[in-house]
Amino acid sequence: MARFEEVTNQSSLHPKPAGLVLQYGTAGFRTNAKLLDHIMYRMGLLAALRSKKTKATIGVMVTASHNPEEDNGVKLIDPMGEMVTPTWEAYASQVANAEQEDLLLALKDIIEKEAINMSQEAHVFVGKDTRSSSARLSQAVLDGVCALGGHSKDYGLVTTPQLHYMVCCQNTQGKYGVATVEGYYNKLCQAFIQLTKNTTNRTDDQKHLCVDGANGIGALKVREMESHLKKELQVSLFNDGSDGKLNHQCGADFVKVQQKPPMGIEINSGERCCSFDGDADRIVYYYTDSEGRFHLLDGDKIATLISTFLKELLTQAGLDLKIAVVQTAYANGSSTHYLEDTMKVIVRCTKTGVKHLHHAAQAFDIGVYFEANGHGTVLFSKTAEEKIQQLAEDASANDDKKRAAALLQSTINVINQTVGDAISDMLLIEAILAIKGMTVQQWDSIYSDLPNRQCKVKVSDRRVIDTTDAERRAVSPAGLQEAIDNLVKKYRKARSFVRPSGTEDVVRVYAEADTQESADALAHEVSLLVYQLAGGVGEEPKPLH
Ligand code: 16G
Ligand code: MG
Repeated sequence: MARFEEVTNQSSLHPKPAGLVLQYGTAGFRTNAKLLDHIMYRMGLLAALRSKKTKATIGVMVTASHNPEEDNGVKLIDPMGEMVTPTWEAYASQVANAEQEDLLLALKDIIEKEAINMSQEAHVFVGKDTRSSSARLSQAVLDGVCALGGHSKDYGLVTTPQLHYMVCCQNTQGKYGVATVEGYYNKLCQAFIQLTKNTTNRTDDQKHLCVDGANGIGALKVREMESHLKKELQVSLFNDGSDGKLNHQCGADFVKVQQKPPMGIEINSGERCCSFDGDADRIVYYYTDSEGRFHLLDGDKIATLISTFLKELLTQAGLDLKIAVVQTAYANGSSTHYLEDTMKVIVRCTKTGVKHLHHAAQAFDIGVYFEANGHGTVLFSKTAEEKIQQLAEDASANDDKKRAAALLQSTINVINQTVGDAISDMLLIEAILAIKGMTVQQWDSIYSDLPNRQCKVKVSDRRVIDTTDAERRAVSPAGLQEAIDNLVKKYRKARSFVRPSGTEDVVRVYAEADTQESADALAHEVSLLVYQLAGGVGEEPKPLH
């Protein structure tokens, strides 16, 4: 067929280095940008096939999130704006790793297995982050779509969650919103203004927020959005990309892992600040107190704030909807404790990776999911949205109930339900703080985090570590878990687990305990165990102090 000739011709312009093998990881392909041209072209092809299969628009986002500027990557987006389904992740790896002469075979294999009707039209939305390699790599994606005769729309520079949003808007025929960046700002900002409109006496201080844009796409987009906020939120933007380097000593990942403020930001004590990551799908908050101590409000604190707010509104509205919080093993023990024992909400734990949390959250009327690293959102079931709407329109409901229903409606509108979204989460958090008249310090004091430490250990093959119970226990190598259990017993309020990373060639170690010294010591001892029992390479892990 002529189409396949075109695929082959074009593919010679995007050749695969022989022998190179890359896997579609937790969040797509991610590696040095120099190795990705053929991957991008092939993901354009695959997205066109996925579109033909689903008879819907598919998204392709060119980004490597919080990785250094030299890296790049690509994520595929399914019709409802969610991450691509696991079967197709496996196809992505097959197509990516087929040697040049086997590419057609790999594609035909998928076409056959999935019974794809090749005369079906294909539609693909493409977006990119601000990396210097992103322009040429997103062109390679467009070439791939075009080679299979697909139609593409290039959104250019957008955040990852914006592209997820566009795909969802497109495939719901506009029910979710208008599939333009302008439409996105309008929907979110109007909802924000609705939420904050009856808050009394908000001072300029309360309306002010410092944002660290990680020198990436989020910074550009916050600036673009500003005028829509009508001064109801006044942002001081730092690390806006004008001179600093992307993700270098800044951004959500840096702040969370280093537990310190980013470079390039001036903060006065007590001032509310937040950091986005490089593609603006993560957010963490922080402030420094009068003694100069740094306080981090991570995904767990965000989940607690949001779920408390929603639960209170449901009570006021008299709506009987089941709300749950979904976390991972990285969630601070104090947060889980607080949510279960004080807040009395259902808590679920899943494996690391947004798709697992997203999936688990879909089982509830309202599913709040957040990874401790700051990636998260809220999902409302169809039933939940309908009940809220009915109440808002119910002439016989009393004013309190109506007010709660209206707030719930605006909350739904300010949230990007397709995926975690730093901009949308920021607006929701700012609105909640405004409505509750709460300072960042008051929010922080809802519960106290247990001191914790994360480390990584290099081993010759991280696959020797296999886990169960949402990654909280290791089943192999033999003896590792028992040894961890024995160490944990030595400390108070302690917990520790190990898991192979899905994005780096390392084993990750997490430990928490009643003091920082204990958490550090435990993390070190467990790292040594991993090194000894799981084939450590290089130098033995050193104590942290
Ligand atoms: C990716 C995931 C993130 C996860 C992280 C874990 C998405 C969109 N992103 O960044 O959710 O926390 O990987 O990395 O799924 P690790 O496996 O190296 O610890
Ligand atoms: Mg990201």
